[in-house]
Amino acid sequence: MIRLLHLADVHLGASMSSFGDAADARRRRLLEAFRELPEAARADDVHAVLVAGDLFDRPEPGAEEKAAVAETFARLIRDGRPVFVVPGNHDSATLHRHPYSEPLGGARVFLGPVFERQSTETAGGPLHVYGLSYDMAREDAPLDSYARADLPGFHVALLHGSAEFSPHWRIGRNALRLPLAALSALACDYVALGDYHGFRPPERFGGASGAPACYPGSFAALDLTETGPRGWVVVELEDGSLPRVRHRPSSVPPLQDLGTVDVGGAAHNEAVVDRVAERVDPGALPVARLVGVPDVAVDAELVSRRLAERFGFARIEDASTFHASARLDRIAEDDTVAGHVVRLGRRRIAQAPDQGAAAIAERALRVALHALGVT
Ligand SMILES: [Mn+2]
Repeated sequence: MIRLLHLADVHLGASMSSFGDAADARRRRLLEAFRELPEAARADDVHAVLVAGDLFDRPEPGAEEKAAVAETFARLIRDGRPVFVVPGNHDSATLHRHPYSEPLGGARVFLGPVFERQSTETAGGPLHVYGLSYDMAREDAPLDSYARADLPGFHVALLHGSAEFSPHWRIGRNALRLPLAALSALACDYVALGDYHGFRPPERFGGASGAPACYPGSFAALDLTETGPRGWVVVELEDGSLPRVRHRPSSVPPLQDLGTVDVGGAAHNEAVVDRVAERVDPGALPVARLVGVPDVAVDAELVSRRLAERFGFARIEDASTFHASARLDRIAEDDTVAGHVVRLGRRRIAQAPDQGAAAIAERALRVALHALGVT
């Protein structure tokens, strides 16, 4: 049995701009988490490490990122765990300058446009890795170049490309297309993929009759769409059985999608903060949409700021409906400016042709009430 640590789409140096003020810290956190790989590899006692592309976010990464990679790979290799790497599309070897022209700590990098084999002895048995660096200008059907060597041991393909899960699957023109049938036809023990940022275990590739393939997904959330656990996979291969894949989270704080959080009845913004906070898992960064009828005009920016102070980052969208609150029912009965504003605002919301218009009318009502001291 052989155990492999398979990662992809680390995107070292990514801007993380959607994390706003937290972007800088998160960029550093990503680099730190990457440096923890040798400990993780030791904890799971893996025999080798596979990196399936987009290790770097840019073809010309900073000196700090290159040094971190070289150091981390060197440590893994010193521990007896060889490292195999294919470039991705962000750090493609087809570009005039790319990070793989440097030694990177002794990792074995595949730079040719067709499959090459690199074999090694590991404590888990002989390992044969087949990799390529996709170059549409040089080779349009690179998968055809695969030939499984007649050697004992485990045969693993390492690829950065877009699997076609359906004929309507949308794939970029420059991406290496990977039809599922072609992946199955490779007849290897495991296909280590990179490119899609969502985790896709072998079951997603058709199970026992499909390809023994897997996307580990991104190493850490790079933008606010990448919610849920992010990290790498530990793969166990045994003769004649499907790969056993376990997902392992990296130490970069994940985004937790709370979906909708009902803030009905909340009397002030601190209460809204608490409603969200009580649902956040330890170490996670909340993403939430507020709904319900609070007794306060929710200040989403203030709520986000308070939550960010507590958790490091938060993204809060406000879809609550203050206009319908019992508090405004009472004001609406008054013959005052505020009463008139509530009646007018409610009428506009009720008559809004769509949700977008209703949201604008809700906001206008809150601004007007705020000006009148009703918050
Ligand atoms: Mn990527």
